[in-house]
Amino acid sequence: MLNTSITSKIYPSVLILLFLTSNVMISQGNIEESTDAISIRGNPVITSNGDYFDAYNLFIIERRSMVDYTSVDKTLYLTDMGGNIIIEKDIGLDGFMSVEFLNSTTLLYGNYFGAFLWNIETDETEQLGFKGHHEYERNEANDTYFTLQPYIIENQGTEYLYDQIAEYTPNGTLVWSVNMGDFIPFSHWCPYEDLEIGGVADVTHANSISYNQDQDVIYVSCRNTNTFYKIDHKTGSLLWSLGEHGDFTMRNIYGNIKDILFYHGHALEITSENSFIYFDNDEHNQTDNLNHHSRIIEITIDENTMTANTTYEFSSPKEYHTAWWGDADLLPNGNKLGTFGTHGHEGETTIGARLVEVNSKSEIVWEMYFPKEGDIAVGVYRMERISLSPIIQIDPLYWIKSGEKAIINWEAFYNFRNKYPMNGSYKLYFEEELIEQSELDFKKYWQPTSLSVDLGYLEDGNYNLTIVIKDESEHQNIEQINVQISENPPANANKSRFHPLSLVIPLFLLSALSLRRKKLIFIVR
Ligand SMILES: [Ca+2]
Ligand SMILES: [Ca+2]
Ligand SMILES: [Ca+2]
Repeated sequence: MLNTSITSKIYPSVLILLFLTSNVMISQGNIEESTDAISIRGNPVITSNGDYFDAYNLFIIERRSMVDYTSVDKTLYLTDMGGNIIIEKDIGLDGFMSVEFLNSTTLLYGNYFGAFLWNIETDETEQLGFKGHHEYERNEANDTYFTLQPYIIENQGTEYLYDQIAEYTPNGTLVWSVNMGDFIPFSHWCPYEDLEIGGVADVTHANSISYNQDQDVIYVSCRNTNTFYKIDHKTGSLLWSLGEHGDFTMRNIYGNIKDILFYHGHALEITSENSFIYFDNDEHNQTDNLNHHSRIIEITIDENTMTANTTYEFSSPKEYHTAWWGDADLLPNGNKLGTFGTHGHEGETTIGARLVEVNSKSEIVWEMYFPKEGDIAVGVYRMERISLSPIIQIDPLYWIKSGEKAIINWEAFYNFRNKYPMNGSYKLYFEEELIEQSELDFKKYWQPTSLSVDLGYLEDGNYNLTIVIKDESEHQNIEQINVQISENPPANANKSRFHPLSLVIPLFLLSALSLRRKKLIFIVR
């Protein structure tokens, strides 16, 4: 048995308030409008080489005193890539550190006393009737929410802390639950013996839930067992597990078989029916716990052969090491977001949270990092990249060879990484004439929805095709395509380009945006 390292560990306040039962009121949020130039709390520095996925960033920052580890404030932000504030909301010291969009207007966030829906256009907040820890996850099919709740199992005088997965209606009726202790024995507890507040053995430490409504299955990440679990929502039974205590033959990015693929991971997320993106904290590494490299990893599974291959990794330098918290996201262009979000890192005392976008070559193409200010450091638990209207992918200069049929292919993506299909619509104008209009269902997980239009046979020359696309609340994006019919299209014609930025920003945001220009340190590297 390895030595316990709990005495040297500073826990985030994630579970401290778990067992409190009092209720609090959250004041209604306001989209502040000010004529003063203001900046994100924590004064981040942004670096970029310009080759990033240009949209908006959603996250909550916590400023924390590093003298007594108390929270100073927690603030929800939506910013552009330069850090200009679109939305700012103080969520209070009891706030959870995660927030996500459920549709184009509604944010889901929470605190230790409940979950909240906030409509950013009407500024109305609704408190839901349940509470949990780490995760609130919507089940759109049932109009319910999953969350996590702790419970204790006593065995021979020792208490073991486990998690229950609980599903609630919006008003707080429990409709389904599974106890993770039913299939995770005490022996799966991390050999570093993670403890929770009060010294109780923290066996599971579940920290994320992902629900796939087509398969009706739930994936739960458990930090302290170095394993994630696929659970049948119909029966509540365990279908398989993947990780240290899993059922899969696992390979690292080099194709080598590994007994353990990740250590104390966070924010497991589905990217397709057989792949996941995961934040591997690389904490309590059982082969080398002195050489930490937190990673963004993609795992692709084959449930027939029960193999799990690492199909992408971004392995960070040790000054990004994130012992707890963390998030990894897949963007439509294949880039990945990494939230190396702790208030400090190994061997690093001057920088707190580091939010990065990396490309397929594992190069950092954009980073927002928060230098410490005196004793105050900034932490970020998760982040999201979003657009404010649907995203179009097409080359705006579209070449067709003379004499060939002008078939224009394009792809649509929902505003953000939707976990269930979202409805929208589009219109196509050719030479200013409406030629096609239709509803569409955006594919989930930010996978492309492929569309094409047949313009027939055209004479050589220049033509204008306009795509107007709308989400379920009529937020629209417009793209003008120059269709070139030519004898000699260039060799590299029709390269896909992304157009994620909303051309028509909702009015309420526009007023906030125009008033909020912050000083910006933008370094090209
Ligand atoms: Ca969630
Ligand atoms: Ca994620
Ligand atoms: Ca995320």
